[in-house]
Amino acid sequence: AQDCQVANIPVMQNFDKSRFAGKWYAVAKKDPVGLFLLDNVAATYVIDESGKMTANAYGRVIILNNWEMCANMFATFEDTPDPAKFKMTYWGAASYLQSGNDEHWAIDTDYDNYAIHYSCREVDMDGTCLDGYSFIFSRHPTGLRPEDQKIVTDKKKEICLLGKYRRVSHTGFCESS
Ligand code: AZE
Repeated sequence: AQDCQVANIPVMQNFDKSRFAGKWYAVAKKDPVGLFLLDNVAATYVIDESGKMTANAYGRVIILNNWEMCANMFATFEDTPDPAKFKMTYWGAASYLQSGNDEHWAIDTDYDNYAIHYSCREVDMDGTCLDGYSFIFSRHPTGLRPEDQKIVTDKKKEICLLGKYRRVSHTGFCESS
């Protein structure tokens, strides 16, 4: 039963950020309102000696109406009492890219193949998410393994985003950056 309340969204139990570290390819995404990463999105998470998580990510964007480029993005994460929920501060390598503070939740992952990320930017009056985004990540640039697809579909339903995702293509556009 899902009531779609952001506060009740089930996240990964005993999330282990060390096992989550490394490179993930976005295979699908649910967009927020406004400018966003279009495709060719990948993220690499690093855990330092003190246990702090950072990440860099890239993706194709179009800014100023029709300037296409690869956005190189950076993020630092603040732990919270829930090991699966982080406060993310992010910025771009260039000042004209986006920066801000977003939630970064790990909904589910097997660490070796798939991961479901979720971020609600604005909670509505009724407690549901008014504006947010989500990525389905894979360790494999080719996409999800067939055996992980049902798990991911079930989780999309649990977070009330089933049918809201678009496939993220990887054409090599950001490979050189
Ligand atoms: C995420 C993976 C962890 C690191 C970062 C992520 C988010 C990045 C954005 C970038 C938006 C850029 C735009 C530029 C014009 C969650 C993918 C930083 C939201 C819109």
